[in-house]
Amino acid sequence: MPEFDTSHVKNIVLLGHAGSGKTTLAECMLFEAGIISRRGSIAERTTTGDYHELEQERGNSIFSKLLHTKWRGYKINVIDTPGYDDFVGEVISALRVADTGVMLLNAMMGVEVGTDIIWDYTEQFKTPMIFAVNKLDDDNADFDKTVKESKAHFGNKVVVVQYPRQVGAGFHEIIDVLRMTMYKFKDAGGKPEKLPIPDEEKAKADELHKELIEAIASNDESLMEKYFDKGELDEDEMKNGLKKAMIAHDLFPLFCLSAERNMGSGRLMGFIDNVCPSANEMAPQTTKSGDKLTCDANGPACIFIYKTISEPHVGELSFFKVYSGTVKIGMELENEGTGVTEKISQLFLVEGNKRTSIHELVAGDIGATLKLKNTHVNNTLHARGKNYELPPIEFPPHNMTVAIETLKKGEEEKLSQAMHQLREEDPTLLVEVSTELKQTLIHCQGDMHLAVAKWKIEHQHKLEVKFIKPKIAYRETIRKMAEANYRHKKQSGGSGQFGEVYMRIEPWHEGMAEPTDLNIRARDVHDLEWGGKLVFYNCIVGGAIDTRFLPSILKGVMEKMHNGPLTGSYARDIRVSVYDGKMHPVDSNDISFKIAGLQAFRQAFQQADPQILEPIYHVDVLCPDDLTGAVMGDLQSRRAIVEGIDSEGHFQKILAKVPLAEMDGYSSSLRSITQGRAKFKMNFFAYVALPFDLQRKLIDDYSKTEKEEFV
Ligand SMILES: Nc1nc2c(ncn2[C@@H]2O[C@H](COP(=O)(O)OP(=O)(O)OP(=O)(O)O)[C@@H](O)[C@H]2O)c(=O)[nH]1
Ligand SMILES: [Mg+2]
Repeated sequence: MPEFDTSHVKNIVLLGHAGSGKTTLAECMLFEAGIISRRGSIAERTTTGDYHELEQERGNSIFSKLLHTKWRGYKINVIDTPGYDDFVGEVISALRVADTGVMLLNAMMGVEVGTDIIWDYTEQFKTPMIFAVNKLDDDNADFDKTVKESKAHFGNKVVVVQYPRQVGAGFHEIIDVLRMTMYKFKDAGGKPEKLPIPDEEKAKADELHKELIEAIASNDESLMEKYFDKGELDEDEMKNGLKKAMIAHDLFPLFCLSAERNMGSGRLMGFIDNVCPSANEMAPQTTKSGDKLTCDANGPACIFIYKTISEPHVGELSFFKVYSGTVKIGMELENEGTGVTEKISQLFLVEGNKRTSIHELVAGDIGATLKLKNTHVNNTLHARGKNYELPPIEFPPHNMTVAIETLKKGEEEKLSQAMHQLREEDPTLLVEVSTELKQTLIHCQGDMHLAVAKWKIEHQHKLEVKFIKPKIAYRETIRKMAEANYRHKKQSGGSGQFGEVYMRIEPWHEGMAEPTDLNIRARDVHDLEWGGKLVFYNCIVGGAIDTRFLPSILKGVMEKMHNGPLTGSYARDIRVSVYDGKMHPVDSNDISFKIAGLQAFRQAFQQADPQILEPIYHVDVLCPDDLTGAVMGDLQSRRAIVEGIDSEGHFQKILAKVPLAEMDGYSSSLRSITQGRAKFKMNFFAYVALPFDLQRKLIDDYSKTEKEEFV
C-alpha cells in the first residue's frame, strides 16, 4: 500500500523574483514537517534546497529542487525554483508538473519584474496560485503597498486571507480572515498560539472577511444563494469555494510570512493540504492522440519526465510526475518518443541532494529514477499496449549568444560531448556549430546562465574553455541592375579551357516585372537556405552557350552567393539573367563555364550598388519607472531605435529594435545598470542595411584578410 493515496498528494511550486525567500520558505516547510531537525540558512549556506556548490558560492538558487514534506496526513511535494530570469527554464518545467504555485512577494519591494514575468507562465499553464507576502519582519516591509500592487497587476482576483497586525521587528501576529483567528508567534517562530482577534482589529478583519466571502460567493452561484440566505458562509463552504475558484484561476488567496523567522509557513501548509487541489482534481491531461488521461492510481501507468540531472558517480537522475497508474520497481515502460523499453529499477523520493528509495509512486505524485537508457526531458513513458505521449514543455527562445573555444587545441570532440550533456540537462541551452561563421555558438538566457554552463564544463567535464564574441551573420545584396561579361580562357599543354558568359543581375523582390528585352527560355527559383532567393534565368539565344553548360554557370554564381563578394557573407535576393556568351568547339567544358559564371557575377555585383545587411532584433525591456531613462540611454548607445514605451502595471516596457552586433554583453550591462530590477527579451526582426561607414569598415577589414580562392 502506498503511504499516501492520490488525493493526499499535493504538488506545489515556489515561485518569485530572485531573493524573495523561496529557498528559505522551503527550509521552514521541511523543518515544520520534521523532515529536517534544524533550519539551515542562506547566509550559512546550509539550506537543503541550495545544496549545489555553485549555488552556495553565489548565494542564490540556480536549479529547481524537488523536496517533500509529510504534513498532517498529506504529502506535499515542493519544487523550489530559482528567481533569476536566466534560469526560467527551471521554472517552466516545474510549473508543468505542479498543481499549485506559491508566488512569493518581497514585502519590501512589492511586485517585482521577476514576479511579472513568471506570472505570464502561470497564466499559460493556468496554475492555481497563492500569493505569500514574505519578509514582513523587515522594517521596510510594506504590506498594504504590496497588496495594492498585486491587485493592480493581477486584478481583484487577489484576495487577502491574512494580514499582519504589525510589520517590521514587531511582526509577531497574523490575522487570518478565513478562520477569523489571530496567530501569535514567539520570537523563534514555529507553532503559533491561536487567539481571538483583538477588539481594535475586529472592524478591519470583519471587512476583509466579508470581502473574502463575497469574492468566493461571486464565483459560485450556489454559494452566492447561501450567502444571501444566511449572510455568511461557514469555513468548509469557503474552503470548497476557494478551491473551485483557484482551479478555475479565478481567485488567488494571499498569505503572510516571515520565512526567515519561520512565521506563517505552518498555516500555509495547512491551507495547501486542505484547500489546494491535488492532481486528480485538476483537468485530465490530453495525450497527443487525444486520449484523456485520468489521474487514477489504478489506471495504466504513464509518467512524464520534466527534468534530468547528471550526478557525478551516480549517473543520470530523471525527475517525473506520474500522470496515471502506479509506477513500481521492476516495471517495464515504453518510451513513446524514442521507442525504447525502460525498466524502472529504482524509485526515489528526493530531498535536495538526498534520495530515499521507495517501491512505488501513485498517480499525481512526483519522484525520480536513475539510469534510464534513452529517455529525456519531455519524454512520456507508458504501460505496454498504449501510445500515450503528453505535450512537451515549451522552453523560451534564447536571449544571448556567444562563441566557445577550448583553450587547448584538439579538445573539440570532448567539448562537443560536454555540450551534448549540458543540453540534455538544460533544454534552454542550445549549441550550434555554425558552418557560416566557423564558430561553435552557445545560445542561452543570459550571462548568469552562461557562467553556470562554464562552471559545468570546467568542473564536471574538466575542460578549459573561453567565450568569445560571436561573429555576426551579415548578408549581402544589390540595389541596382548591372551587367558584366567574363571570358575564361586557359591554354596549357594539351586540352585548353574556354567559356564566356554575359550576365545581367538585378535586386530581386516578390512580384518584380519580367525583363522585356530578353528572351527567357528557362526560370529557376532557388530558396536559399540562409534566407532570401536566387532567381536564375536562361536567356541564351541562338545557341551561343549550350544548355548543358547552364548548370555550371549557376554553380559558379551559387558559389559566389555563398561567399559574397564584399565580405564573404551569404548573398541573397538577386535575379541573374544569362543572355549571351561564347563556346569553343573543343576547349569548352563545365569548369570553364563555372569560372566564367562566378567571375561575371562577381564583377556585376560590384557595379550593382552592393550593400551589406545586418540582423536586427526586437528587444523588449521591462523595468520599474525610475530606471526608464537609464535603460533608454544604454539602448541608444547601441544604435537602437526606441519604438515606444508601454505601461505594464507599475512597470514600463520599452520596445526597441537593436542591431545584433550591438547586443554583445547586454545581459550583464542591463543587470548592472538596474541592479537586477529589469528583464529583457529579444527576437529576430529582419535583415536591414548596415550604415555606410560600418559597411566601409567591414569591407576594408575583409579585403585585408581575404585570400581569394580561385577555382
Ligand atoms: N528579513 C528577512 N529576510 C529573508 C526572509 N526570507 C528570506 N530572507 C533572506 O532573503 C535572502 C534571499 O532568500 P532566499 O531564500 O535565497 O530567496 P530565493 O527566493 O530562494 O532566491 P533565489 O533562489 O535567488 O530566487 C536571504 O538572505 C534570506 O536570508 C524573511 O522572511 N525576512
Ligand atoms: Mg532560492
